[in-house]
Amino acid sequence: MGIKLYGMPMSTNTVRCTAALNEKGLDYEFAVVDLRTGAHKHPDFLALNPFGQIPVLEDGDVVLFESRAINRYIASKYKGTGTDLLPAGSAAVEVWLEVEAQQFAPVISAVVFELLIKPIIGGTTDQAVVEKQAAKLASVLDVYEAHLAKNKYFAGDAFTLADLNHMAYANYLLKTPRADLITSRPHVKAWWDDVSSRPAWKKTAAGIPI
Ligand SMILES: N[C@@H](CCC(=O)N[C@@H](CS)C(=O)NCC(=O)O)C(=O)O
Repeated sequence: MGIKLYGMPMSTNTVRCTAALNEKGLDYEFAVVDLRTGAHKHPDFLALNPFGQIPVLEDGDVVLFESRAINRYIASKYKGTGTDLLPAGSAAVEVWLEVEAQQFAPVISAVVFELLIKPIIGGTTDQAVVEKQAAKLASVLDVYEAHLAKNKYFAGDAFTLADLNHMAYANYLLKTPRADLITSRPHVKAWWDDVSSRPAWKKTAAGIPI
């Protein structure tokens, strides 16, 4: 049995994992779990993830949920395949993986949800939420701008999981009227131009419907 990823092509948490699988050059089967039909709350899916959320990764007998844990698993289990996303002993990778999860994702996800996802699912953007969360995101990106002025990638000279885990949300923010949060910061923009030109990301992006 090979690798199977359960998710939706437009889900950021799913895209985080397809980006890792593609960066590793791994073959995998993609199983659509349609949130619009409630497939994620079906007993068959809850048996894979009792929290009823996508993505889920199956690799033989291994079943995992939580996109960042899935990506660590992919990076470790397939260390010798494709790009080494978790260089041994890199404390900087650990720091920036945590920054992505704790500082970046909570605020960028709120901005992306209001400006991009809500209109698609029939809701109305709440501009007050956008302004509040965009201000918080600007503070995080100011730190990124200073860091990336001195480092080509988050953890130094090499592209790692710390970069890759940021990409799904950065990609969506750039499709919103607040793309300026990235494009107005030259080093953050240069980082994006670099990481998004990777062949594996181009393959990933081609599979995202929005
Ligand atoms: N922390 C989880 C979050 C997963 C998550 O929120 N997935 C969304 C889709 S992007 C989902 O399944 N939403 C449906 C729900 O929560 O009921 C991860 O990183 O995998």
